Amino acid sequence: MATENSSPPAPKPSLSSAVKVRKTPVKAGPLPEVPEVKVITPMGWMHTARFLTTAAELFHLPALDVPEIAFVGRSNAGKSTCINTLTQQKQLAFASKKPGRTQHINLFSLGKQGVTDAVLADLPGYGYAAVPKQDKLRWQKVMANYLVTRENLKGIVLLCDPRLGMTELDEVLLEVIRPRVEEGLNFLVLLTKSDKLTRSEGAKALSIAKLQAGGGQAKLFSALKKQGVEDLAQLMWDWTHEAEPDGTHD
Ligand SMILES: Nc1nc2c(ncn2[C@@H]2O[C@H](COP(=O)(O)OP(=O)(O)OP(=O)(O)O)[C@@H](O)[C@H]2O)c(=O)[nH]1
Ligand SMILES: [Mg+2]
Repeated sequence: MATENSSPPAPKPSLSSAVKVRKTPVKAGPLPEVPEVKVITPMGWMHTARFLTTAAELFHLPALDVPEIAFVGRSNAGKSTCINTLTQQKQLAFASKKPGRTQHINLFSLGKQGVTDAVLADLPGYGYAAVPKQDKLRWQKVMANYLVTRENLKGIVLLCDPRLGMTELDEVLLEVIRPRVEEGLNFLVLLTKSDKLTRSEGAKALSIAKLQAGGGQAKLFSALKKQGVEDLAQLMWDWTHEAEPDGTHD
């Protein structure tokens, strides 16, 4: 008598029974081309910087529709050196021991050739004692106009030597840009030459700058020690590639 144990064994599941076998033979041929995906890092992006134009007057500046970031601050604060460090190019912007080296608004394009996606603006410094008063006032007006009216301006980096702290002219600049910062313009106080500070002096300067920055941020930076460089490159990328509220990029 047949028992349960003596019934014939169930067939083992095989691959061919689990998978639908394709009847039509696959034609052998070249594999489809997969487009190469190049990942660009913020530092790589910064390295694409090249000179765009220079202007002594606001009306000489070209109207641009790509986001622009302005580097401002007192003379000798380290603006041009910061741009050279960020872009990993020795002499893109003119840096010098002699204050007052930058006397025009210099624009640098970022992004691969032909696909500029942002612009950096190196501005002349203010507060250099040897500059005649008339020239100082003229320049302050040009800069204030630039900061208030430049339509594609996406962010301002105010460079400040923490050993000197915020000067009176820095405070004036803060007042000028405050309404735009309140409306959402990106703003960073960058404490330069941090290699000159001890760790605790740096921390103290940073906490003061954070308060002074209002709605903005504050960071330490040293071109000499390369402190804060990648962090700044990332921030510049974020500012210029922010999604618009409707989810699109500008
Ligand atoms: N120790 C140190 N020195 C720096 C640093 N950054 C800039 N400097 C020096 O500061 C001086 C002024 O630098 P610049 O970059 O020309 O300053 P700037 O703000 O562009 O000056 P203007 O064009 O006059 O407005 C130069 O002697 C630089 O070598 C830094 O991170 N550490
Ligand atoms: Mg300069």
